[in-house]
Amino acid sequence: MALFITLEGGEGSGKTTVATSLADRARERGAEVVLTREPGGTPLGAAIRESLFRGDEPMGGWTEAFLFLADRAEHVERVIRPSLARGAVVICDRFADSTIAYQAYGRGLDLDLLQQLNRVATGGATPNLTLLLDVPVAIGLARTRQETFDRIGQETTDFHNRVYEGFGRLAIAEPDRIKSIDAAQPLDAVVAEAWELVAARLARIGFPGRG
Ligand code: Z5A
Repeated sequence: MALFITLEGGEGSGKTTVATSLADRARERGAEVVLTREPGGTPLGAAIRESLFRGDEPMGGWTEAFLFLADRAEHVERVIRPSLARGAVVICDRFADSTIAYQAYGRGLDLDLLQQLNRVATGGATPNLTLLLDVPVAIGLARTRQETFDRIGQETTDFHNRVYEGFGRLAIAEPDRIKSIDAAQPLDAVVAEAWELVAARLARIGFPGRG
């Protein structure tokens, strides 16, 4: 009965808004939905998030990577795996693909090593479906208010372009899991496309219906 869905994409791509809408619709179908996010999906994760984004102090690339990975290990163990074990639908705003896009493609850290470390952090927990909200960097950044930018959001356009390219490569490498959605469309259209994909998965695990 369980279903693990993640949302990925650049800053301002609409992940949080779309995730909330999908969770509401899935609940209307009768599913138990756990809506969560990374970093910060556990009490320890909230403290890690604060360490990651507090202030503007520089942080080593691997330090940053290990903080995201520690957040993920705790999140999988305390929230994701137990929720899936009792048959819930887990909708997670960012997951392991973000580490590859941001820390490997964005920061330039070793891709293979990060993939191995992701496997350790997730313990093999893999999303059934990942919705990649694909929006050009300039549009995504323009949607997000400058004063809310965190340390990573403040990175250069080149950095965000590398992240964008990284997500694109991940989608090409895993087309069965990662479904790309044009997130430059009006929000209603993005939600409708995302819901179509999620509803199909829900139907497969016994939550049929339309709408
Ligand atoms: N990070 C990392 O480096 N490595 C990792 O392993 C992980 C994360 C897990 C925090 O993530 C940072 O952590 C992030 C990546 C890094 N830094 N960056 N960049 P976060 O998820 O907490 O923050 P975010 O990605 O920056 O999220 P965001 O700015 O909140 O964007 P969003 O969730 O994708 O968008 P939103 O909040 O739903 O929408 C933003 C606004 O746009 C809002 O006013 C919406 O109403 C509007 N919007 C959304 N969609 C549309 C459409 N289609 N049309 C018009 N307006 C829209």
